[in-house]
Amino acid sequence: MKKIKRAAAIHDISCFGRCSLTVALPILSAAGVNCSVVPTAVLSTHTGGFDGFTYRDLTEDILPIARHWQSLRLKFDALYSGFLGSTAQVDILREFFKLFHRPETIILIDPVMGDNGKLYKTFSQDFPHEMAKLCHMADLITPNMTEAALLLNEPYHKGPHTQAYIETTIKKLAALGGKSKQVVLTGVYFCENELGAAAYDGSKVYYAMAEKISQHYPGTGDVFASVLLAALLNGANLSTGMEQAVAFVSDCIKDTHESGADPRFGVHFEHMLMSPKNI
Ligand code: PXL
Repeated sequence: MKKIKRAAAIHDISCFGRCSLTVALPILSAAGVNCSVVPTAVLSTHTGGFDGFTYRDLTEDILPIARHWQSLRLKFDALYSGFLGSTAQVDILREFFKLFHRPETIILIDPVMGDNGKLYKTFSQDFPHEMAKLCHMADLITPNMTEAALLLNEPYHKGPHTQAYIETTIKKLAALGGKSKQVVLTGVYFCENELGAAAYDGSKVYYAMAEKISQHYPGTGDVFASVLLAALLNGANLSTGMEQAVAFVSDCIKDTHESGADPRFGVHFEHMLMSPKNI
């Protein structure tokens, strides 16, 4: 019988708007991964375009959850973090990773901080520096181009990108903190009609591209990282996992764009989970 892999997903709950835990949990479950959750904050909606959202910071709850899990001797094949509720959560996650890390555990840090060259408004200016320190502990990080610039404390390049820029950037990200890690960089594009990602596995850079649709949808980074993690836990290598994630997100965006739905509501991913070939 196949062993069921178990992941702990540490993200916010945006009650409406298809991002963070409301995409990570269904995607990992549909891929056959047992997904436990640690909510970092509860918001009425994500912060990408809705005014007046509520925000409950759950910083105080994370270590008590971890200690209870530890007392139950729970073990995880992956520790997967995303949007954090406060700068103080960086140190708390460091503790969390120490408690549950085993040699075979994948630590995937999606350094969710910004998009389109800007830091999200819930974060203070010192947050990127703290997040860069947390990334030292990762086996794999999945920044977009904005987050890559923030992590490296470099100017943001909107694109189109050159292959030389992408390869220099991805190698600097891999060496962040001295510990060699894998990187999947999203939002990479070399020409106006294609958009995708680059992966670095420590020896080679791989690319996966799809048709570019000029509409931004919040939450696509979370869908991407969740599909990638599901693929890795199911035995894919980094480049195949990235290809699957690019294809999945691209299909979701195409469907959502054709439907004319409000972009703030996120991408239509639910029906994609009904077809086993997709994840
Ligand atoms: O998808 C990233 C994300 C996660 N969580 C919250 C957000 C965003 C992006 O805007 O606002 C609360």
